[in-house]
Amino acid sequence: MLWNPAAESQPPTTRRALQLERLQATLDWARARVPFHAARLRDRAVRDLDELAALPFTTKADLRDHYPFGLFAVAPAELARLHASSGTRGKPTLVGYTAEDLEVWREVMARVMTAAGARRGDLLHNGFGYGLFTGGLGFHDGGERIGMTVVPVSSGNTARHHLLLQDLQPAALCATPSFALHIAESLAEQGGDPRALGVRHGMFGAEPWSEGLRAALERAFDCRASDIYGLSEIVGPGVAGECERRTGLHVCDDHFLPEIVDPATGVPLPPGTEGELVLTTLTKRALPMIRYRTGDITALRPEPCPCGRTSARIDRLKGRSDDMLVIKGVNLYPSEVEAALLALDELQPTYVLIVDRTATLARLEIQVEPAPALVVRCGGFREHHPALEQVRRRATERLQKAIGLSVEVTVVAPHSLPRSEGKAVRVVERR
Ligand code: DLL
Repeated sequence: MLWNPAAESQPPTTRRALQLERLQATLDWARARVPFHAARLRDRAVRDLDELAALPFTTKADLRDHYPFGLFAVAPAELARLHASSGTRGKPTLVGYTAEDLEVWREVMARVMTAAGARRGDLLHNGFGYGLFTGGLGFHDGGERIGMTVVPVSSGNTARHHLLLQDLQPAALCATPSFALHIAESLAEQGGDPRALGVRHGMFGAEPWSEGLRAALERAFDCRASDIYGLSEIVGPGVAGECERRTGLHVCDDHFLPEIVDPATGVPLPPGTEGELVLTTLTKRALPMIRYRTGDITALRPEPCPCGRTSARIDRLKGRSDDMLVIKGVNLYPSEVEAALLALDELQPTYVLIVDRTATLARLEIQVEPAPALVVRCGGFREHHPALEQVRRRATERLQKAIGLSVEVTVVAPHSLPRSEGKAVRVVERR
């Protein structure tokens, strides 16, 4: 089912004409109202969508340098809401919305949530954090737009999640994949059954997650798990989402225009080639973004999908270019480690990568917890139990083959690794 068939399945030529018209209006708007863009764009005209590639990029550093309102195209009094991205260092990245921008956000959220199976009348258990983070309120507004009954549980307080899930039996659940897994795992440990909660549709995102983690979530909740992508600087969640065909994530590209560039050189790459996603907003009033470098690694799939949507799709996100680890000259994304580890049923999808850079050559250790069934088989967790040792050896071999790097795998005691209540921290660097 499509939320807005007229917009989502418009013929490619109509879509391209609309994109060009909106792009030109956005450039005029940004130039007229934001000195930063006026100085960089001057009178450069874009007569064709391909000419976008000649314009300069905008980066997170530009947002930081113009904090708080320097890149805004409307006066603060015209803003209906502010959010901020989850910056861990220094000042957050502040983003703003006019009332019209909030309408667009609700529309794109209604589209991606509908594509994931959410329907009017369904109860939505919202486990994304409410507050400056865009996850909680983004799904809240999208759910209300569809006509769902939204339960604004927010992140954290796992016991309350258990209680409300069991008592209210929601048809839909949304959270970060790592937190959702923690909810399921801890409920099962307390004797509850996450499969009996009645959750049919899980909507997950805000962090990279592998097909293995998808399978683990679908098994845990007996639900269908869909991927939803977005970032605060562009709108929040709702930039792209999967449909029932799972052929990638449909970008709402009548509002956000995607390009893929080489992360090192910034040179545009052809469809199907992996690179950094660059997004240009086509309808944003408060904070227009021109060629924003997302840092996220994916590939563009422009051909239409059998579901009827004619928008471009992106592959599931591999991670951020700045999450990429370089160990002994080998490039590695944490999501690649996750994919290799989760192929083994005896391991739990709870892991952390420890990169030790104190020696001349960096060392990679992967700590992972055993699956409960394995612990039972061993009669409790014992570090040197032959069964654990065997799993450790298999995991090491599998990882070495998958990532081409010698790694040390440690199977650690159940519950010894930190659980995520929001975005999971998968890498610890020792310097
Ligand atoms: O994480 C918005 C969001 C909320 C998306 C809820 C989906 C669900 P930020 O805090 O600004 O916004 O972080 C954005 O998170 O650039 C990606 O690196 C990562 N990210 C978001 N969604 C996905 C996903 C929200 N589905 C940053 N897969 C982005 C992989 C994702 N990474």
